[in-house]
Amino acid sequence: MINDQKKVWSCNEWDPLEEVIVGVVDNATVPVWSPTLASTTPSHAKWFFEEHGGKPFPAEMVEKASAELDNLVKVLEGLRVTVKRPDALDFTKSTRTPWWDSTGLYAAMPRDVMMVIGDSIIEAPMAWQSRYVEIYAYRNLIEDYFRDGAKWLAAPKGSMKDDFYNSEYTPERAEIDGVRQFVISEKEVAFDAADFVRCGKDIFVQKSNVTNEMGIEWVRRHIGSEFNVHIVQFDDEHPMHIDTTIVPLAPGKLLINPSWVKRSQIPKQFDSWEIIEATEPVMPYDSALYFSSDWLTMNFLSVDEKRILVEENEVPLMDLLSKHGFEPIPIPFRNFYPFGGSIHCATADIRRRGDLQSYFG
Ligand code: DAV
Repeated sequence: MINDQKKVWSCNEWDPLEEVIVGVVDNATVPVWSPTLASTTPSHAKWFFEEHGGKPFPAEMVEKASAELDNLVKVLEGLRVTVKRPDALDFTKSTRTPWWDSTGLYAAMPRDVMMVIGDSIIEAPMAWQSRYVEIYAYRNLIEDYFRDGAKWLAAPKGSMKDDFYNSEYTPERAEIDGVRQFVISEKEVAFDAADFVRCGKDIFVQKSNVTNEMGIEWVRRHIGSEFNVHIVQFDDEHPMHIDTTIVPLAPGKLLINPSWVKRSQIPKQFDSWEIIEATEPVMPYDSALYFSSDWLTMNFLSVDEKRILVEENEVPLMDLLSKHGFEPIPIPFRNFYPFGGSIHCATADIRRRGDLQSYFG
């Protein structure tokens, strides 16, 4: 079997997980408020960025989230998954380019900055100035994977100059005459890896406030002709990352966010799949969700086709998954939510056992 010899190999979201990167929140720094942040963060969270922008996240938040990440590592290792952690750069330090300078963010969300497709590691160029150097937190790991035989592609990083951003954009004008607007332009290549979802030879991606068509086209041309890249669009008016919108659970089973996904918007590839509507989030939206919607409910990690690591408070979702034959494993992760993601965001697949296949007819 080809993939048994490969150190880096992953083609979908559900094959048996053998190696994964788990993020760290050490040195996490709150970004300074900007139009790019306004495009995706809830308006109730602006105070947090105004108060803490450019400074480290409050120590208590970091401590609690860090303990949950460490516990996730233990749980994964107990399931015999190899876990690697990135380096915590000093994200309070400014990145200075000829055009702007910005403090950093964190190395908490490996899902955003890189993805494994087959035996290739793909580095995302990102779209926020605060995330310009984030990939360097993962470079020691990536260099090791490269030495071990992985392919390694880094997408061209844009200048992220002011004119890359759409100055007309406001969250209130996220749709004009039925056409979705985004805070980034098509001027240079931009994407976050978390806007892509892998289903073997078919990869689904949304345009978002961090991913543009040029970025999608870059991925399409570089991953090779055996893959089909499909652009999808749903009703999330402030899209950033697809992993709270559609989540393939196993061949033939797709979980959707019922408030953003209309049946007619589901790509035709899934016509013969069972569509499962996620339960409403249990966490109130006005609580400490500074970067995301409350649909982090769906942002879980599959260990294999049955077992799924789910935040322990998301009981209705776990009941739903159990009803459909899955085995949810509850873990505490609520204190990580304020950093903008849940278990899926906090991880990046490095190796899943299984072949590259087509799951659609
Ligand atoms: O639902 O606001 C959050 C996903 C973060 N990676 C949302 C998207």
